[in-house]
Amino acid sequence: MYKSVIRSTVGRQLTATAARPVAVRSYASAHAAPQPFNWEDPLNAASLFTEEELAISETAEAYCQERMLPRVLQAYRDENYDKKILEEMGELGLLGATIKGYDCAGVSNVASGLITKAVERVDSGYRSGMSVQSSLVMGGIDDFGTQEQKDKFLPKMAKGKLLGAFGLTEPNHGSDPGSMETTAKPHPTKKGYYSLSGAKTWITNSPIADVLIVWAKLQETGKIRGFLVERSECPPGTLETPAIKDKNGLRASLTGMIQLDECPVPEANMFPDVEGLRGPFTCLNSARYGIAWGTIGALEDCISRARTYALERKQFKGNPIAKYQLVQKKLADATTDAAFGTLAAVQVGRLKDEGLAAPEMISMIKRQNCDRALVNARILQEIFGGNAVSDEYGIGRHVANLFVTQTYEGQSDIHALILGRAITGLQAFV
Ligand code: TGC
Ligand code: FAD
Repeated sequence: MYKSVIRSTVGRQLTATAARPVAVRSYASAHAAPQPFNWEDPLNAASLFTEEELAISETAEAYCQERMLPRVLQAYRDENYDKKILEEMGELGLLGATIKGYDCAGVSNVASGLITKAVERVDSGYRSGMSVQSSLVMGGIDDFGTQEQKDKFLPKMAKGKLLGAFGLTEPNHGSDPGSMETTAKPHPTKKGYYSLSGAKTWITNSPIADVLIVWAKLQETGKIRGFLVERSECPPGTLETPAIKDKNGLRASLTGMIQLDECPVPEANMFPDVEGLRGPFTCLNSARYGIAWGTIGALEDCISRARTYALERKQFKGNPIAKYQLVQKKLADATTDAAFGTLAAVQVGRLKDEGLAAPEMISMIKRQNCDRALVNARILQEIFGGNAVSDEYGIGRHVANLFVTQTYEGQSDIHALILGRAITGLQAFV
């Protein structure tokens, strides 16, 4: 069902007519008749989406609920990531969805946000796998790659046939990647090659990735450069990507290290023109924007699960606990934060499409939506009483995952400092 829908939606460029929000048209014709309150979309964000965006959202939601949701509980228990998921997403046109050309769909940033939200409604780990593939790796190649690099990697990545990882964080340098120790120097024996050495850690998808973007300092200049490391081309012993096991969050996503020991990488695999942290941070702008949407999807799932539970669970004279004011306040707070977070993400998405989104705007929505999703999910967990401890209710999984979302791609306090710097003009990092 979803396959045929996506073919008729994703893949087409938005036209000027299609890009008009649905509300603008219905407002004009219906003279703003009062709408009933919809707890699932309290501020009627749907009225801000184009028909194409709504169709893409429906397609993504159908795939995620019908195909991904049934797998997640066991995957989380087993700490297992089924990489076929990326192939399925590729078949539907969900990977690198904002990229134009190279078999990508070329949709708006809001459409891509809606896809991300649908995926994270199921699990942040599944969104993580997709974000790394789409925003960090395909986005990086699209922004900074040579024509040969784009032609070689993007079409296969769009189909989920080639998997990517993004290596910035190191064991000793997380919030401060500018101090990284991984180096690239001219290879001593292979002409036209760099030799990469160092270690990256906490890298999503690294154990299964075919192509790994590694950010390293050129030994000659001390400048950070990006390299496309192809696993199949690395001689034995020069690239290892061990998995990090026994995580207590994001268990349906694979995380690992990247260990490079004089790994030869052709000069042609270096991003030619970008140097310094502008390279990785530009990729992060898109991924952080996606997390701002995704975490609202996870929060909405928590709200829906908590509401259902509260309506069914009876305590004191057979009353559903949903009747009690303290329970209602929890639902009201969470629903308000989800609605505000969605509107903020739509606004930044529209600005991003126009090339008008400042990185600080993305820091603001990434921080706010991750923080509010985590706080509210944790409070909604209380509605389940003892059952919250059972993984079958799904709420504990979201809470554990949302801690990770608040931590990666810039921990929330780091985004506060980015905003503080923009507000005061004073740098807190040094
Ligand atoms: P700073 O002096 O601020 O900037 C250095 C250079 O970078 C440029 N820049 C940006 N460019 C584009 N977009 C942005 N958002 C940018 N932010 C900075 C800046 O203009 C400058 O350029 P140039 O040309 O003048 O050199 O650098 P700093 O070292 O002081 O940075 C401080 C800080 C804290 C802001 C930064 O280091 C930071 O954001 N730290 C957080 C680290 C982080 O986000 N790591 C993410 C790792 S990847 C990941 O977590 C993936 S998880 C994936 C998943 O599973 O979903
Ligand atoms: P630290 O930098 O050691 O920070 C620890 C604490 O100190 C934080 O609370 C931080 O806010 C605070 N702190 C640090 N500096 C300051 C300061 N100046 N002022 C105030 N407070 C400060 N990285 C990648 O490159 N690629 C990936 O694909 C990737 N995937 C990940 C997947 C998972 C599951 C996880 C957990 C992490 C992943 N990361 C990835 C790494 C992630 O980006 C880092 O964990 C994150 O940037 C924080 O770095 P750190 O863990 O070293 O913490």
